[in-house]
Amino acid sequence: MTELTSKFKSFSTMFNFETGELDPKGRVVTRKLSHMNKMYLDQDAADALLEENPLIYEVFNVEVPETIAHIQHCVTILYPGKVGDEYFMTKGHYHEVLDRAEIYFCLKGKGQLILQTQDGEFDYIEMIPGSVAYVAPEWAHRTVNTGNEPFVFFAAYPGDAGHDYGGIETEGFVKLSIEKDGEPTIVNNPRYNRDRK
Ligand code: PAN
Ligand code: ZN
Repeated sequence: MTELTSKFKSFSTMFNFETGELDPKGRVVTRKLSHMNKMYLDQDAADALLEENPLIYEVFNVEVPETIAHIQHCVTILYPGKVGDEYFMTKGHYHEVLDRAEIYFCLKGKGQLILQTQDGEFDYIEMIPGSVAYVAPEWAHRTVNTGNEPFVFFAAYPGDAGHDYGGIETEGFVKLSIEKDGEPTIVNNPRYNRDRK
């Protein structure tokens, strides 16, 4: 009889419903406006805000190996605010291994999950506490905080997925989420050029 033993141990991390943080915090990614140079449409508004350089979001990543056997998981706190009319958002990415899916579970606040394919197909999902969103394989994803408090969500995805920020850093998504007449509104992104791909 063979005895199977795993070299990995199971463990848990504690989510703090007050602060939105994980304990232990794990690998923390901190993105301020200066880390998102030229990613917002209104460059004059971005330049004006740069002196203050607000914290846009933080990610608390539980550290597990980046292999298909494992499941990466993390919590993102996306703060409320706008650059011009455009809501604070995450950079957004495709997975480096393009066909790796992901699950987002909204814990606090509200926002939108913005999705697109490399062909320029677009979709979005409204997120409120309790929303469990499935990001299908091959879809780029970004979140936007459309509320007045931190938008906090848990994410889980295959360990080897990786992140490809590539073209999104320079031309963004096919559509943008902005505030118009006090309401979140999806508009075309004039900087997006699908022929460039
Ligand atoms: C999320 C994101 C996180 C930050 O964990 O990485 O919300 O967004 P950016 O990575 O686009 O800056 C995820 O989708 N992981 O795959
Ligand atoms: Zn992802």
